[in-house]
Amino acid sequence: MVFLRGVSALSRLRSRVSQQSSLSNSVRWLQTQSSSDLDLHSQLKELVPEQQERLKKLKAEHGKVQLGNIAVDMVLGGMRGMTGLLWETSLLDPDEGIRFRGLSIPECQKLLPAAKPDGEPLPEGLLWLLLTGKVPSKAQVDALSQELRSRAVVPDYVFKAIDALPVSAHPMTQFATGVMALQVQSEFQKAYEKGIPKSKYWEPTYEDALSLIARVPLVASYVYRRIYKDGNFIAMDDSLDYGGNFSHMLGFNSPQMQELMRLYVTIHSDHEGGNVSAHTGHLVGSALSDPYLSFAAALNGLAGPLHGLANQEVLLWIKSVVDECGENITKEQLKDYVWKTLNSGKVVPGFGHGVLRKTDPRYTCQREFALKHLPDDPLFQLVSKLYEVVPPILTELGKVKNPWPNVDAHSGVLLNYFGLTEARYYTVLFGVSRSIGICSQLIWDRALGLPLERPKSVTMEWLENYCKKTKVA
Ligand code: NMX
Ligand code: MLT
Repeated sequence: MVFLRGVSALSRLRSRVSQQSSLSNSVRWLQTQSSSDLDLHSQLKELVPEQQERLKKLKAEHGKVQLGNIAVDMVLGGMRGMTGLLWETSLLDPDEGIRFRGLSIPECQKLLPAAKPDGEPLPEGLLWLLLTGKVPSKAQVDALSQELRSRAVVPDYVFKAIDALPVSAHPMTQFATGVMALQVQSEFQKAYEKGIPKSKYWEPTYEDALSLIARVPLVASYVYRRIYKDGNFIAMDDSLDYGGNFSHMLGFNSPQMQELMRLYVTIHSDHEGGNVSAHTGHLVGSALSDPYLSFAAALNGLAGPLHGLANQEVLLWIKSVVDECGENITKEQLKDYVWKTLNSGKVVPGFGHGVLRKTDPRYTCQREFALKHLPDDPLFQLVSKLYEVVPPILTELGKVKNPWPNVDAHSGVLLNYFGLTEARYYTVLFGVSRSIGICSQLIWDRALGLPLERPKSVTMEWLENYCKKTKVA
C-alpha cells in the first residue's frame, strides 16, 4: 500500500524534479526489490565504486574551477557564506530550507514509508534515503528497523559511566558521556589497529555508524529515566520501529507521541554540513577518529545555546513568559517581554539562523502537526502569537539577518503537550536524531576517501598587512 502511495506521489513529483537537473543526479527513483535490495549494506556496496568514480571525475575535470572569493568579513564572521565542505546527504537553500537528497520535508512526508496510513515518515526510511539517495520501500524500511533493533545492545559499563556522574549533571553531559563509553566497541578502531587498507575504511565505519544509531535511543532514554523517573528504566519493544521505540523507552506510549517522535527524529536528522554539530562530526572524523568519537564531539557542539540547546532555551523562555504574564498574554504584553529580553542583552531563542532567510520548513511542519493534534493548547497559541510578534521586532533591531523562527521555536511545546515537560532534556532528542545525518555522511566521507580537514588560519596582523598590500597594488 505504502509502495503504491509512494509511486503515485512519485509520479506527481517526477515532472517537477526532472526540471531540476541538480536533483536528478542525487535522487534515484528506484523501487524494485530482490533479497539483496532489502539489505542496506549490499545497496551501499554497489553505490560506493560509482560515487568514487564520480568524485574522481569531478576532481580531474573541474578541480580548478573557482567557487567564489573569500572576503575578510567571511574570515572574521564565522565563515558565513564560504563554500568549503562536501556534504552529500542534504543541502540547505536559504529560502526553501532543507532538502534531504533532493527531497523537501513535505516531499519526505509524502514519499517515505510510514507506520500507519498517512502517518509521519519513519526515520529508518530517511536513513536509507540519506545513505543511498533512493526512496526505500516499506519492506526495505522494515528490514532496516529489524537490523537496528538487533544492533541495539548497550554494555553495562556505558550505564555505569553515566551513573558515575551526579544525577544533576546536564542531560547532554550524561548523553555525551554514554556515547563516549560506547566507543569501547568501535569496529573501526579495531580494524585500523589491524592495518585495514584505506579502500575498506567505509565498511567498519558503516558497522559503527549503524550500531551507534541503533544504540543512542537506549542511552538517551536511560539518561531521561535516570534523571526524571527515579531510574525506573523501560526495555525496548521488539514490535516497534525506531521512533516508536524511542518514545516507548522514554515512557510515552500514546500513538500521537510516537508519531511526533517519528516526525521529530526525521526532521532534526541533517541540515547540510556547515552547522556546528555536523561540521564538528565531519572535522573530527577527518582525523580518522571513529564514528563514536566523532559523534560525541558533535554532541558537545549541539549542546551550545546558539545551536541545539536553543530548544531547551525556547521552552524555558516561554514558561517564563507565562509565569510573568499568564497564558492569555496579549500581543502588546508579548512585545514588551520580547524587548525586555533583548534589552537585557539576550537573544530571542528559536528565531534567526546562520543560513536560512525564511521561516524554517521544520518549524512549519511542526506547526501543521500542532494544528492537527493540539490546536487549542495555550502554549501552542502563545507560539503562534510569537510568530506574529517577534519577526517585526527583530527586523526593527536592524542587524538580524533572519527574523523568522527556526526548528527550535516549535519543538518544545509539542513535547510538553504530550507530557515530556523537562526542557533541559530536549537537546538530547535532537542529538539522537542528528546521529542519523552525521553518521550517514561519515560513511560517505570514508567511502569517498575524503582527506584530513585542515583550513588555513591567519592572524589580525597578517590580514592588516595583506589588506595594505592589496590596496597599494
Ligand atoms: N535574538 C536577538 N539577536 C539576534 C537573534 C535573535 N534571535 N538572531 C540574531 N541576532 C543578532 C546576533 O546576535 C548578532 O548580533 P551582534 O552583531 O550584536 O553579535 C546579529 O543579530 C547578527 O546575527 P545574524 O547574522 O543574523 O545571525 P548569526 O548567523 O550570527 O547567528 C543564530 C545565527 C542562530 C546563532 C542567531 O540567529 C541566534 O542567536 N538565534 C537565537 C538562538 C537560536 O535559536 N539558535 C538555534 C539555531 C538553530 N539550531 O538548532 O541550531
Ligand atoms: C541545524 O539544524 O543544524 C541548525 O538549524 C543550525 C544550522 O543549520 O546552522
